[in-house]
Amino acid sequence: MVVQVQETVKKGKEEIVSEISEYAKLARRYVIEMASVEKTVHAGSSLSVVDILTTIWYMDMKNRTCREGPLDHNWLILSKGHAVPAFYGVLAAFGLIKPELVRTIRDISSPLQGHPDDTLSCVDAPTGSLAQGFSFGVGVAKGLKMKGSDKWVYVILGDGELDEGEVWEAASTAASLRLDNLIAIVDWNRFQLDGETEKVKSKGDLQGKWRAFGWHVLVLDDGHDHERIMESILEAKKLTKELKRPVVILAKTTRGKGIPTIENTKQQRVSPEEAKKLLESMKEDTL
Ligand SMILES: Cc1ncc(C[n+]2csc(CCOP(=O)(O)OP(=O)(O)O)c2C)c(N)n1
Ligand SMILES: [Mg+2]
Repeated sequence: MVVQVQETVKKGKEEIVSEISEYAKLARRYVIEMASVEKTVHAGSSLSVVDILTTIWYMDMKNRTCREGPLDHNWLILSKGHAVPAFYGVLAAFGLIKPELVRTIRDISSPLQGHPDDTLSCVDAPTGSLAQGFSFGVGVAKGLKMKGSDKWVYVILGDGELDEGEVWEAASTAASLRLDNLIAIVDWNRFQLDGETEKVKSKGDLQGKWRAFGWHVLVLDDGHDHERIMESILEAKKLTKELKRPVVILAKTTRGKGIPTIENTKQQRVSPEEAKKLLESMKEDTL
């Protein structure tokens, strides 16, 4: 099978998946490196979403210079902005920021703050107040269509974030506008700030809810499997055009993936000492 990714070059699927995996490995290392210098880094949320971000960047953002006009690039909005270390890791892996910058994370003089700030090029929206990135993404998708741009908008949400009423206002607006250039991805890791999402506030029939709001729903069983992520995105892009409505991918993920002490828990942070040890002990295929 040959896969058309953003660049016109056609590569075999295996080659593409192996390239994505290499970038993702690098991005994960950068997240751990950030945690090794700054104890407040949201490692759990970042390692949950890093494979999804890497795959999207590879597929549809790889040619970005981050100096394009708003109508001339695909958009990636991290509505769950607290996971921005994963995004910085991706930028560093793809050479869009200097790798040494990751060690300045959250320093007052650093462009890498604890939530995305659009003074850093490649950050498409300043986010952190949950749900607002999604509303913003809906507006961007509408704006692109009004101006005749064929670019895509991807918005990444957390499952806990779905507790925000604003998410559902934006979801119904997107469906009523029949936005066929908007793909939402829910990082469905089953944890939020205070614990398991089902215990904090049951999400009920998540698929049914999105459907009722007019979206087409895809479920991705493993949001860390680069091949499956890529296939889901390709399917979402095809379906959104065919159905003339937005598509949401509910991606099952593992919070803290790759750090045994916090994996699949509500635990968000690792101590710099632990992160340093992890970095030292990390073999090529550890994470
Ligand atoms: C409007 C708003 N309320 C509260 C917070 C504080 N907060 C930051 S992360 C978080 C939990 C998010 O959980 P989830 O969306 O599941 O993301 P995950 O960390 O699991 O990736 C909360 C409540 C916030 N950032 N914005
Ligand atoms: Mg969550």
